[in-house]
Amino acid sequence: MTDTAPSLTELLKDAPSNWGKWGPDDEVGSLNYLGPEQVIAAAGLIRSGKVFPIQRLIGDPKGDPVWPSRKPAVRTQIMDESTWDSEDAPAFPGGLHYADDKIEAFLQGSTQYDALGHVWYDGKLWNGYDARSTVGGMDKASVEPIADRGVVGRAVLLDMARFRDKDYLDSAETFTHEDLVACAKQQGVEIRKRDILLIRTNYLQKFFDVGDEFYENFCEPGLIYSPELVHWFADMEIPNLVTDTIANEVTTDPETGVALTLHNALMRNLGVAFTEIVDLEELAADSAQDGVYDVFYAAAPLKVSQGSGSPVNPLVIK
Ligand code: UVW
Repeated sequence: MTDTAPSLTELLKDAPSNWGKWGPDDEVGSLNYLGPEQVIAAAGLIRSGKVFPIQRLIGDPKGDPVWPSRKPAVRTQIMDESTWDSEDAPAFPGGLHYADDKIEAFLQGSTQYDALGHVWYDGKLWNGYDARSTVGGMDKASVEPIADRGVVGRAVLLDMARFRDKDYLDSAETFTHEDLVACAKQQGVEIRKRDILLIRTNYLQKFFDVGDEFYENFCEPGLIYSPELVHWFADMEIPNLVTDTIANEVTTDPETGVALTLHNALMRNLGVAFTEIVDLEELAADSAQDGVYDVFYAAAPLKVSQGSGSPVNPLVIK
């Protein structure tokens, strides 16, 4: 945030809020918009049977793009065939050998669901929960209730990179909800109420092209805050925003100087679930071929006790 940037309190003082809409104990927010009716309707979108797992590879030998204060996951081999050469190796009847490994990873360090309580301002999380409930682990609005219900619905792929005729969007490039609607129109698909939005920028390709330079003056492209955009998300009852960037929005708003405004306006205030760092490349290439942009989407984040996020491998099925 720059010295002159307004506070989120000031900026969002008249912004819409869904706090209390699903009761005082709610921890899944706008995912409540996805009920049996939406699941059954989404199932009707399965036509060719093509399945697209949209998680990025954890521990990719080419590197993992992560938010600057985080580190990529480290996988460590604990047991392998060499273990069994040792004299102290356990012996199992029948001659069993096995491999074991572990990962040390930020829960937000790869393709992930954010818990609704992952960000806040003014000492209050989603639904008004006290931010002190995050101390030592999230007692409220953690990722657990999202994992407990899963996420299934109709999703619309919005290929902003193709729409702007680019390999990938530029650093700090922005777009609005009106651009999303125009992109959908060009793709021949309609964004409907309660749709999950899958937005492709292909920006993380830059990480693989330029290496560590990616983090210099770090500012991802993405949706930019405006009161109209927040009202559009509220009116459209968007349950889940899924993108192929690390932060789902332009990192620092070039107009206000505020960082991650939409995390707060959409996630904290409206309860929109955020899914980040997905890989939409195969899906987008396929959709450019077959012209199908409305798809069945299902995701089950891991049940991590008190987690502020969880790795996930969402499935898109056509
Ligand atoms: C932050 O909110 C800092 O990160 P993410 O983009 O993972 O939500």
